[in-house]
Amino acid sequence: MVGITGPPGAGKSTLVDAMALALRQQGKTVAILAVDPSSRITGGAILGDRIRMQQHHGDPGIFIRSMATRGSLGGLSRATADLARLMDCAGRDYVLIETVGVGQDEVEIAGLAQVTLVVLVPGMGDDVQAIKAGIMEIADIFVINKADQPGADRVERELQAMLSLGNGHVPAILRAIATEGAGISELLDAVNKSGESRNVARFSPVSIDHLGIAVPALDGAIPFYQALGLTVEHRETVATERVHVAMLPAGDSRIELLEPSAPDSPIAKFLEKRGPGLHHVALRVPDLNAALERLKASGAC
Ligand SMILES: Nc1nc2c(ncn2[C@@H]2O[C@H](COP(=O)(O)OP(=O)(O)OP(=O)(O)O)[C@@H](O)[C@H]2O)c(=O)[nH]1
Ligand SMILES: [Mg+2]
Repeated sequence: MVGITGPPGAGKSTLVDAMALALRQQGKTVAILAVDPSSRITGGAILGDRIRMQQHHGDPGIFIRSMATRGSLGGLSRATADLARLMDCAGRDYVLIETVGVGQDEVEIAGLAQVTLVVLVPGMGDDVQAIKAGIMEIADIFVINKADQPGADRVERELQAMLSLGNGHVPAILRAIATEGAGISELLDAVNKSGESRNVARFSPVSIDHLGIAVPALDGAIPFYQALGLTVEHRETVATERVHVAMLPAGDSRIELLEPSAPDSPIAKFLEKRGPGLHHVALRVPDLNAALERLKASGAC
């Protein structure tokens, strides 16, 4: 998921189109979601987006939707976030989300997207200073679009000066001429690189192996999880623990339902004391002994 934001008219839509075109040429599937503040619907933004959609019309590899922010001032339309996630889950290789401005919407997008692009243009002058507060934290990549126009050097200098005051997070600065498709392949390389480093950070070596949930009866609890789309991988009775167990895979993790098989079992006591619910969280670590040593050394247990 890639968020694209920047001031009105910076060329975001043109840039998104150029990126989508290049991605399609690489055989990737794309979803484009454009968030239009409601007040601008009559201002031609939607019309512009409609026109550009025709370029991709008939290509099933590109899904395009323009969405209004539905009046929730500063709030990225919930529907957009849901749709972006849906497109991601549906296996779209890239979900490009365009928003205008630098506000709450963009911060929300940054939370949703793996990579956030902030599009700037020459001639912004002091505007770079004016918008810095909001974008400093969220930008992974700054794109100086309309680099065919005078003043690109100046924007870049101002940006660099601004970033040098930053706190270690150093976004890339790239130039593009969206209307000519110039700088797009470099931009996509930077997007992929940034996305990969995010994913590495996301995949910490410690993960949740399973969540143990105490229930009075497996047969009573399983239909709830089945209705959510989970399936029972296996069932067994662990005699030593006096417990009936059902394992339901959920993503990279699993849910373990635990039913007491005897009235004085640990799970029976847990149910008596606390009622049904989360009984334990099992974390998977690369090296159990090392993890235990670290815990002891830290004084955490
Ligand atoms: N010279 C030049 N013009 C460009 C470039 N990229 C976009 N434009 C033009 O800038 C204008 C605005 O482009 P859009 O892509 O609609 O900009 P936007 O940021 O999506 O605008 P809003 O969604 O309305 O905020 C259009 O007339 C584009 O043709 C560029 O690299 N160079
Ligand atoms: Mg646009």
